Amino acid sequence: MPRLPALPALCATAALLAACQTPPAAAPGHVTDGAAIVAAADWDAMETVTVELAEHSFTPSVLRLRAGKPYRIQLRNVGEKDHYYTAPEFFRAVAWRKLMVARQAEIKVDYVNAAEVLARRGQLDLFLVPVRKGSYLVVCTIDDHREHGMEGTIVVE
Ligand SMILES: [Cu+2]
Repeated sequence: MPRLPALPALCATAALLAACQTPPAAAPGHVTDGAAIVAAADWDAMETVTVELAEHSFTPSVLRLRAGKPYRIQLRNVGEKDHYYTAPEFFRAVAWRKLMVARQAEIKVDYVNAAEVLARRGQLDLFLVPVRKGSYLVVCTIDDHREHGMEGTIVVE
């Protein structure tokens, strides 16, 4: 019979096993019935809205959306630098269908925290249904971009 490992090693192994066997938890505050909301949405009635990212702005700076309506939010970087679209509170308040890199990739997700759109015509499309009404902050977290104006609002009505 093999010797038992020392107690700390045994605990570490047990903790790893427990972590492996626990299904991933939703992010705190995240919409948990997103899959059902996405399945029930009328995607033929989806509205496409475009947000342009540049030095140093989001255009429009106030994005108005309606709760319960499916959207494709096209994030287009029309600038010369990479930019983030970081809106964790908003991203938690929506039901996610997918992310799409135009004509290149499609990613199914349950939750997103931030999205980086690369310089010179990078584009990322967010397919989602806003669920919770409210006013949410969006910022670019790169260097001093926020101080220079990369701060906006997403309003869900
Ligand atoms: Cu930026």
